Amino acid sequence: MSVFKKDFLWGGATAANQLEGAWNVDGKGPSVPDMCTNGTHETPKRVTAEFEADALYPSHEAIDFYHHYREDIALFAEMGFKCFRFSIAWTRIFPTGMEETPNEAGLSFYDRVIDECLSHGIEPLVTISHYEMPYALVEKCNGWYGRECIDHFMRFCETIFERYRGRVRYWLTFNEINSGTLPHGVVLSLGTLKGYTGPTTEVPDEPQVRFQALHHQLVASAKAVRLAHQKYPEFKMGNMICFITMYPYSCNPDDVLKCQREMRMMNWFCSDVQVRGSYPAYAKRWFDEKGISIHMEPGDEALLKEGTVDFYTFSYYVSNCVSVDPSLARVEGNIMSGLKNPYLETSEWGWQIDPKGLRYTLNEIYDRYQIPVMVVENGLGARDVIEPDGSIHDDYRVDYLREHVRQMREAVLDGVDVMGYTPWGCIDLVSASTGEMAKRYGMIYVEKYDDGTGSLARRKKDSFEWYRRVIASNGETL
Ligand code: BGP
Repeated sequence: MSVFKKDFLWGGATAANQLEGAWNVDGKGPSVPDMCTNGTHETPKRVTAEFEADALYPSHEAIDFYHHYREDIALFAEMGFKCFRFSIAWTRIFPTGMEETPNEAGLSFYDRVIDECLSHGIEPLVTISHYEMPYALVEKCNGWYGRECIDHFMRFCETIFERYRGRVRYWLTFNEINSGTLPHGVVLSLGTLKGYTGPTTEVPDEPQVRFQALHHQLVASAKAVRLAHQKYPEFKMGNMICFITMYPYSCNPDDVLKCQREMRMMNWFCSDVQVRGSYPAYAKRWFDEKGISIHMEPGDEALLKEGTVDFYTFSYYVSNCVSVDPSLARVEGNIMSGLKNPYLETSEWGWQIDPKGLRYTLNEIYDRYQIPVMVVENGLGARDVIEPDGSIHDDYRVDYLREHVRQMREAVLDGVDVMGYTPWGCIDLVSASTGEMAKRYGMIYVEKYDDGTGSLARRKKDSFEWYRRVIASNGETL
């Protein structure tokens, strides 16, 4: 018998702007990623306030899921997916984010996607906002810094809740909401980049603006959860955190304290608000020391209390180390860099690989919150080679996933209530950090390349059959 629950949600995860393409089709408006050019590991993407004729914008076609969703969902079904995580592009439903009435063509696209999933017995897991602020809201009110975004977001939530009720049960409010605690979050999630053109790594950062914008997102998240609980009791509402597991580099108490401080603000702060319903005590000193003061409207605190989530979800790719010693070697990683751990290997993109860190992290999360936990992103970004016979032998990806599933299994045995696992980019898609296609995560290869060319044909990699067996055995055949 499997250690995983019998209704464990095995599946895969994607995001609209990295997957769909059709960026201006059927009335869709531009979002922040639609204004971003491609980049590489060495050269950052650029955000452009106006479109540049000779630049390549990877989200514009992406892998054209918009026109391939049937074939793609059929492939997910063939792997045995129980669950498919995707996001609804806000600008497909409200092209500027500010309209009073939704765009019917956008709504009906997601009708088709959801119905296609359900016809294969696949449970949709919808991220309401995955790294894609409507660009018109950037221009209007500097993204989430403008409090009016809460109302616009709520109109979006009301619309999609009502439309997809009875078909979608699982919702996540904001993807990796804690990215807003870092300067990186300005482009990724907060949209506080009004008028800026230039590398995504050099957008001016004002922590006061950033944390105020993040406060508005936290309020919006709580409001969406409260609405769902009041009106749609069958909905299960989750948060979503980018978890960067950190270890003290040494047993020097200064390393340990620094690590605790960074773990709190990076990994725990947002979920402490979203799960426990209030700003944690440690945040006050941190804000004071940085000269940040959050403006709260009357009622915000009550709202945060009333809008706590039903389950906790997170992405897990890497771990890193923290020390007070500035001479130690560094590594890159998801959204942030950190110190190199001598016990771990890194991927080609410099992300440290740490399966045991997943077990540790699942235990830490469950100890803290005691609500069901789901791993909604995990995976290895790597280059794949198509053999002359058309096959793709991605044993490195299988090794990565196998070790992580093994450690997730250990966490279940440790007593953690794990409800599902949706590895990232189950089908190759555009990289969020670099805009590349070469950094592939999928079990399904897509013939699309960094220069924007490619037939868009889909092919199964070896990991496809491996994952099919994992799901068929409910995680017992690894
Ligand atoms: C997460 C994002 C995803 C995804 C993933 C992999 O932070 O939620 O959107 O892209 O990381 O990152 P990348 O595409 O940069 O390799």
